[in-house]
Amino acid sequence: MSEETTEIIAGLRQPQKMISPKYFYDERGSQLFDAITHLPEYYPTETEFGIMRHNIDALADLVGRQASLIEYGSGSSRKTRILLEHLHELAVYVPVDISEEHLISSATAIRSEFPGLEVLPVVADFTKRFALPDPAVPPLRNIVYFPGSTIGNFTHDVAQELLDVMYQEAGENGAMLIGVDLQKDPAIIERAYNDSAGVTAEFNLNMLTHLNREFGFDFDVDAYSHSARYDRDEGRMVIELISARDQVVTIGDETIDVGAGEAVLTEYSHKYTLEGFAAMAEQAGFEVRQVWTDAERYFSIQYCTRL
Ligand code: AVJ
Repeated sequence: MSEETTEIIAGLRQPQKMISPKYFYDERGSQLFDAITHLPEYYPTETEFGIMRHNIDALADLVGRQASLIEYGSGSSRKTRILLEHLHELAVYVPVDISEEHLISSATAIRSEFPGLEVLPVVADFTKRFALPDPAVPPLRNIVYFPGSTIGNFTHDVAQELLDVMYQEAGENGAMLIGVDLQKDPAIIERAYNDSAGVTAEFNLNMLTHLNREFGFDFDVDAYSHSARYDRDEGRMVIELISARDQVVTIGDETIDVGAGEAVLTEYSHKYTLEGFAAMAEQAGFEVRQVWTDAERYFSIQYCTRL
């Protein structure tokens, strides 16, 4: 049995069943996530892009010339392109992603769009330390870029560890540029994860289809429904799949009992206050130097330097 299968089974044997959100992203899941970013209800992507576009010149000046841009994620987005277009004399662009396939295809696209730019993709799990490649042009500093409020997927403890790793990867004189979704009227947040076209529901349910196909589980996907609610006390979206009936899921020669109405947690999406995020950044050794938001303060982009 693969290490991944063992990990998934362990999550399903917890009192609160859970499956890591990384299993959303098979090919279909990546397509569905892309569709989510275009939904009218899903404000984060468009809002972050707008903040980026409005402040790109100030941002480029803060970063300065000849930096190394290290992106956590494969860098297939419009936000990446706006940075690559505007940063001054970028030394190298380093996208870091766990999925080699994704990474290579987006690096190929970036290379053809930015012919003079050195692109050095790194296949790695960015929650742990990884070695940086050696670019032809020596970078004057590292800018660790983590867009999309992906930090929100992690519980506060794990997010704190991730910020610690980012501090180390940034190195001396380095900085972090991070997209952080903000706390706001829960109705707005909940709508973003319960879209009227049902794309988020399909995205969530696709995780089980993925597990069935790739790892040999036999979840009755049709018995499951999507649930996404905002927990005000914790400041996070709780995204689950609920089984309408009892089922026994088998995998190899093991079985997992699922009760009627029982939930599997598939994702958290934490929303921050500016103070809350600043405290975590500081704990990791960063100082928040600049925060850009949209007029409604839905989303933030934060520029943090090492203390
Ligand atoms: C990719 C983790 C930032 O939390 O908003 C979107 C994922 N899940 N809709 C988010 C997601 C359902 C997204 N992140």
